[in-house]
Amino acid sequence: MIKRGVSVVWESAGVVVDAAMSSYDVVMLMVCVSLVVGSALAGCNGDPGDGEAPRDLTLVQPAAPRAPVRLALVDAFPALPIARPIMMRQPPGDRSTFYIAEQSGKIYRAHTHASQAELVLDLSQHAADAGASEDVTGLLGMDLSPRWRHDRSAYIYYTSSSSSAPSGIRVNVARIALRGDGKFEQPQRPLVAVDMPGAQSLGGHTLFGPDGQLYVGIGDGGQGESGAARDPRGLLGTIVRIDVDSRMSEVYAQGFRNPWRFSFDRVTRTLWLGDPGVARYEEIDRVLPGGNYGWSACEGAHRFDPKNPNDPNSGLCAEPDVVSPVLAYTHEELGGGAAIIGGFVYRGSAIAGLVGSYIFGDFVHGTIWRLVTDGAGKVGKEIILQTGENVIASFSEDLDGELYALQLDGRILQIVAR
Ligand SMILES: [Ca+2]
Repeated sequence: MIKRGVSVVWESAGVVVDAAMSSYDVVMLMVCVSLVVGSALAGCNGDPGDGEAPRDLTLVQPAAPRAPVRLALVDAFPALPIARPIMMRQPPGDRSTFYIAEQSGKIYRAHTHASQAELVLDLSQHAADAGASEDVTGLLGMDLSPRWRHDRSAYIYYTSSSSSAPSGIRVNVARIALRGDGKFEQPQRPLVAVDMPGAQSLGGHTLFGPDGQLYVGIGDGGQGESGAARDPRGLLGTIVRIDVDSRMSEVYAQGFRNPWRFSFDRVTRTLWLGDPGVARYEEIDRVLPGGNYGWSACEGAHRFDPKNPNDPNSGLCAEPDVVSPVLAYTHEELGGGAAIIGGFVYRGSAIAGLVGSYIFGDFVHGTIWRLVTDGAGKVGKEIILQTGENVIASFSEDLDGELYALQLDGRILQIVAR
């Protein structure tokens, strides 16, 4: 199913950059030990959950007629001194425990209603020296092993400095194990290490899918000017899927600018993603294996020209084989500037009217929407909540499927019925 017949093996961190490999192309795109080009590798091919293909690839929406929802945001950890939370996960089987990752490079463990959190990782030495752009560097993503009972480990996405990267920034994905003292070890051998051409759209998501494999969202590191996301050999602007046991990997889908946040619907297994644009459009994609999502030839459903990114007459995307977004919204309609934050299909039980809706937000404007369809099947969006500007960094889901907005002002806000 993977259109691009490229599989990559990342063996060891220690070898990510060979000084002799000064070729920008080589080092920028694949800082890895060995590169296997050709067939898909055993254990790495197929749909999410081979034999467990998505049961429903249609747009999932609430049962008609759509129930009205009245929602509020409630601070889930009002007493916790958390700064810039960017991800929160619960270990499988433990409903009272949360791991909270801060962009600064710290991970805390906290319990429900806790007023204190235990610092279980501090890689701020690694993550803080990443370079120019404090807004997008640091610890950016975290997921916990789905086999937590036997494998107490987290998979993190973080930036580090790199003298070989044009931007000075490298993005890394590494497994860190929980030690006997209850704290995580420092990252040792990254599974992925990629030097970034620019200091923005660095990606930053690690997420285990229902197939038990790790999905990683790598940004294109720029504003589309390099066309790097269109390079069929490259890793920029892709979702990479990794078998963490064999450490074998493949490009699962491509043509993204910044696959910062995506999630699997836990009922349909559909993979939903929010891809922020540069100039005019933000988009939501339903990601299929092997799909090309168009960046940087297209932004939203329209053509994109990095030399004239704001062209109002760009016309519709006409690239062959590009998967159109489920929904694109314009910066203009929000009054300028926008950055979509992909969310979740709500599968909790506390808000009946929200079940089955895809929830997403916008960083710049602080708006939270759900996808809706009209009687003719046309997809739109409906505002369900409004929060502050420039604060929503991410959404997270607890074991029960309840949703939280993680804000850079330090608050972790649960979406609740009002
Ligand atoms: Ca696209």
